[in-house]
Amino acid sequence: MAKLRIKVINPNTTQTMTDAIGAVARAVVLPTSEVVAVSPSMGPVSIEGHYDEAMSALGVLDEVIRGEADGFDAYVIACFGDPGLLAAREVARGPVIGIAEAAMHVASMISNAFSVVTTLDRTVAIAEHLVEQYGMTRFCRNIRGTEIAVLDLERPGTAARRQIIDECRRAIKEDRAEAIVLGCAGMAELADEISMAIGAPVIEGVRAAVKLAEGFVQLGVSTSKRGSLAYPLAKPYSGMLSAYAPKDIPQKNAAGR
Ligand code: 2AL
Repeated sequence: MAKLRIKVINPNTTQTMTDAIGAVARAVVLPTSEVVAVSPSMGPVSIEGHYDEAMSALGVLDEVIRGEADGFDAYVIACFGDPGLLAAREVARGPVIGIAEAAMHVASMISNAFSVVTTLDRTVAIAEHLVEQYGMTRFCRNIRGTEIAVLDLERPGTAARRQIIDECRRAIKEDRAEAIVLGCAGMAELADEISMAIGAPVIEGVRAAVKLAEGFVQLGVSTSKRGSLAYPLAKPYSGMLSAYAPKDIPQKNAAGR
């Protein structure tokens, strides 16, 4: 039987982070699933604000469009801002899962309240918007910035990992959080260590999203093509984006699904 194929897109272009995300994802899927982890060919080296995020969305969409041509069954957007998520659903047939939405939903189902521990303080607003968008206000006690730059999570010998563990511990005590959501894909490898250290569940979005994507495909559920997530309307795009103009072929093939 053909393997279930999941494309995990790290929206930033740091290949070492993409490799780490791929390893974490591969460790949780079934032997009958295949994970391909990629970075877009264009975009920021890390995503730490609204501008980075908007720019990275183009690379994400490019990878989903290519993925459709390559026959992937599902996609994971592996950045905690879930850049381009809804647009990616418009161009995909199968499920597209963002790591923030996956982690928050899972945390809300195994605890009464969670706190998010993330990177730079300026990214807290992005997570706040997502908490509201996903209807998670009732579950989210706090979003804690650590002033740690995304690429510092990768650098050996920095205090970044220790600081994250300490912040998670404070979240459990001071916020009365019952679970922690890690607010960056660059923290993916840390989940087990932190969970052991703080004695509470630590939900890391890459694994949560990959398992949800795999499960959705197994359930036979894919992105609804009725209404707002239908394929984009065919029309000309101008300038640098002319190559991304939606064509009308997928809509004809959509068959209402
Ligand atoms: C992220 C993330 O997950 N990847 C990245 O480059 N930036 N999120 C964050 N809050 O810093």
